[in-house]
Amino acid sequence: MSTIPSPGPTAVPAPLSAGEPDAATLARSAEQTAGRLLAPAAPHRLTDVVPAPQQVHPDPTADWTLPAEAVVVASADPAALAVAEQLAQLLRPATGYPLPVTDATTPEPAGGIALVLDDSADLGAEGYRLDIATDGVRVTAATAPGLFYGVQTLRQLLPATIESPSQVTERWALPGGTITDAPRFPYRGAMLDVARHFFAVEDVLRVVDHLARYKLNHLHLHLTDDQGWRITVDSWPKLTTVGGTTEVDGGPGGHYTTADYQRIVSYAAARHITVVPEIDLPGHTNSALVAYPELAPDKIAPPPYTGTEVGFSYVDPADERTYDFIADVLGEVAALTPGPWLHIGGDEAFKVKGEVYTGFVERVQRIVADLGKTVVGWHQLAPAAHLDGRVLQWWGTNGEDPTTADAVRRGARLIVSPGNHAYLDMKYAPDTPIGHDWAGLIDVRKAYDWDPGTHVAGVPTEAVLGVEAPLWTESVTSLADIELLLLPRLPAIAELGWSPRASHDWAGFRDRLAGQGPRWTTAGITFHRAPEIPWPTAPTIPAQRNLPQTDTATP
Ligand code: TNX
Repeated sequence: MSTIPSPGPTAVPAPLSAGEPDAATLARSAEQTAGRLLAPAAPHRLTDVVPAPQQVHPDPTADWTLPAEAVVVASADPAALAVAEQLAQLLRPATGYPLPVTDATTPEPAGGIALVLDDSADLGAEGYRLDIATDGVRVTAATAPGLFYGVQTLRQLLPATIESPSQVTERWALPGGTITDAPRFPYRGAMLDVARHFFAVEDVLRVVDHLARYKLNHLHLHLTDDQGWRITVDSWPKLTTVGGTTEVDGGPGGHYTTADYQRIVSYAAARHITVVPEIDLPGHTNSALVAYPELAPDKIAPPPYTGTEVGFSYVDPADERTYDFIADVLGEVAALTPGPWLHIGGDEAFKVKGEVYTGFVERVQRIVADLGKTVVGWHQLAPAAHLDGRVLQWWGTNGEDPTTADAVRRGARLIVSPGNHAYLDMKYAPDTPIGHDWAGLIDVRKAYDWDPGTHVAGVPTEAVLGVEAPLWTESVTSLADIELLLLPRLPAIAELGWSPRASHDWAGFRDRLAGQGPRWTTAGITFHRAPEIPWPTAPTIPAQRNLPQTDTATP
């Protein structure tokens, strides 16, 4: 192992000249246009990573190429070995190399890749150090999530052909040097609305893969809404057998069984992603009222709803039975959810006003706390009394919100999801075939050019837990639709959640993001070819068929 450079001043990615691919990219794309897959002229640069790492120290004398006989060696710890196996599974299809995984008390790269768990490394709960030297690669972290994020960085530094599901002839070169990295915010998330349209478990797992690539660590599932109830609750079975059979525009709907939900939770957990389940209350509940009219204020079942209006339905806040229902539902969902959070919605309950609304929220907050979970809710919860640890998810479009700022002064923390920057259901441009525009159009720059740490007036950065990109699905009906709206904006939000503010730079981000395009193409992932991004023109390899749905078959 060569000497690791002593940490100097923070080195942030140098902006490239706007819109112009560098010489290496041009050389690569010329080769590819000629239809030949030759070795790249040079490895990627150490700065070609999204989200931008905290510190980058390139060492051009230490470029390294993965040899066919490389071994992945990890600390003798089950979580470290699991990351090592994930790395090998990422690299095996395209390289065709066996990449056996072994363990060692003191792992050394020895011409391969070492994943080292080191408690004494001053890298924090999610940080890592990546050293690429002439004798191999070493990822060091204090935790398995840190190792996992180091692996995601390593993946992006290999040629884009590493994403190929079948073997490719390539020189698997990596740029020499050291990256030392850790996130700016502890909560980095995306939300998928599976209520307006239902999505199969496989689709959700594929979304998890996209989150993992960009070091996001929370998947918020919007599980219930007027148009459908999507998670089995054993004590109230008609929620899914009746309430789960509808969706927007009259499709068949669907729901997750307990086993389905557990599969999503464990697949996410294996990628260090925590599922945040949302049961939206007291509004957005028409599907529950169809199944159980006793919860309705007039005790009459409303017709099933497949439109896209909001704010008309609510469970009866004056009936004790409503709170039994909520305790049962939240109890069952909490028992299936290892993460600390329960999201209770709270948005757009237009017909439950004033003290009736705050009284309802305060009771539900206590139910959540009694279950040992932490309350998350949309920022409409703000006027209700504070409860320890409470988190508000702010989705406004104007950063002036004194009620939310006041709730923060009383102790609430904030997840920031501005409708006009982070709502991935907004169209990119007027001609985007799906999506909304009530919060405006959100092109990639609009998604990138804001600061979660200072966005809401009167809310200090220390009160910001993090950032989340919600995807509402009124107009989204397929995995391809999901990917079209997620990519390339999800990496923009991921960078706001992960990267130091000092690295914020649109021109540099735009060029680094462009490098992701060939990776998505190679992996068979749909994305929007946003015109403001200088995508390389040539495809990396010919279109692939029969692509696997998800990165790996595990767990
Ligand atoms: C507002 S944002 C909603 C959702 C809609 C979304 C459409 C929020 C908490 N509520 O019910 O799906 O707008 O963009």
